[in-house]
Amino acid sequence: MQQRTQVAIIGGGPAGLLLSHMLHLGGIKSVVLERQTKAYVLKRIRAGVLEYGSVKLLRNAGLGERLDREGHVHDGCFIVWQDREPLLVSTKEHAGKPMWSHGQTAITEELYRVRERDGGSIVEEADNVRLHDIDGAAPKVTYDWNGESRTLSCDFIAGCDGFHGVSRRSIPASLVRTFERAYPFGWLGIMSETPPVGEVIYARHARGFALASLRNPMLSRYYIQCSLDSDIAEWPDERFWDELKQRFPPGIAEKIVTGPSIEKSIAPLRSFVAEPMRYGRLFLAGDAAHIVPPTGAKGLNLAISDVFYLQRALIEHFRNGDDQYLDSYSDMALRRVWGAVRLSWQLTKLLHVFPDEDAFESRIKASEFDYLQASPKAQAALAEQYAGLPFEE
Ligand code: RFL
Ligand code: PHB
Repeated sequence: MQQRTQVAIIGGGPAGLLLSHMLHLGGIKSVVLERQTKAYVLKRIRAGVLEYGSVKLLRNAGLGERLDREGHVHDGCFIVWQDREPLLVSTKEHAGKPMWSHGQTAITEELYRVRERDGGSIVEEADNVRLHDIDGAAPKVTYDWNGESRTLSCDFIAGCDGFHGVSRRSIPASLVRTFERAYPFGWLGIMSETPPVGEVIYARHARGFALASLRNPMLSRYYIQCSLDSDIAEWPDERFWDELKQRFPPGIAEKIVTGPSIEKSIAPLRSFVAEPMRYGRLFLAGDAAHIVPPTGAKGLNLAISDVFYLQRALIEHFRNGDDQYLDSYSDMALRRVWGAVRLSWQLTKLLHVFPDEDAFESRIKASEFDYLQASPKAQAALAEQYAGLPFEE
């Protein structure tokens, strides 16, 4: 079967679906090719914290209703350090922007809902997706669907297929430069239908990092740093809760309400950037181009800002024949990406216990926390970055 569209979007995660929706608002046609089923995509539990800039963008795109109803607004986040006083990193005070707790699952559900409502084309279970003639004027995507081979001709391809996708790997290796850091630990996360502590709290403890977060008044999300060879089977709920509570100061630990987990998973931590984010008529967005460790809560927010730049560039191309934004897309997106990569790396280093960390490094980190605690200027610098850097005009 032969099909034609203006923009072929590989990947139906938040980046691909949001791009498809925003292009639709701009009068541009797209087809989303997703390898998994919708049910599978919606089962993945991932991000929970949105920058105010992401919230504003989602509202402007007509996706604010559920977010405003269900999202939880915070003045910022807390960092707690063993027995020292908790530190509020106030994005509201220092950057004039609050932070939002709102799950990636809810956003993705909303995106599916509006694409389906607006007659958007999302192909689920698109298998064996291949990109062709990306460096020419008439690119194509081939894929298998239900045993049938299909060809999708298009003007542009958006690679929104995450870190393990096919898009980035379709660029000749000699034309992409990659930058990478793998961290020697992972995060073991659980979701439980218990009332959350109510704030996003990052904890550094001699036993390792921990994080308290939330989705709604009856849904809590917690993480602990674990070794890379950890096996989920070794972590029955009781052991998880016990370890989690040990890593928070007693005043917070006693507020943690335990209960059966409804999801439990281990994620490795990695920083990764591929440059440039464009090859010919292929444009990468979101995790397909870059990965950050979740410590700064930046991955989804970066996917959203990439999509903002990319939809603007494509709309300018199709409406006005102006390629200025397409030509500057990679450089502009990468400036924001590197800012978030730096922040996530810095917070990951500060808050985790590295396997080879010696007493000197532990003291340096404690001193950095004490400096943050004592210096409103240091807090302001951290808050400004955690709140998210502005989108470029
Ligand atoms: P996704 O979500 O990975 O979606 C890519 C989609 O592409 C599909 N796909 C393919 N489709 C067709 N053909 C192929 N060959 C394909 N290969 C893959 C996949 O099935 C998938 O549906 O990437 P996208 O859209 O760029 O979105 C990125 C975000 O999902 C990610 O950055 C965040 O979840 C990261 N993240 C967080 N980000 C935040 O901003 N705030 C947070 O609080 C936050 N917490 C987190 C996180 C990520 C985590 N994990 C598990 C990695 C917490 C965790 C634990
Ligand atoms: C989450 O709620 O899943 C979450 C919160 C903050 C992070 C990462 C994940 O930095």
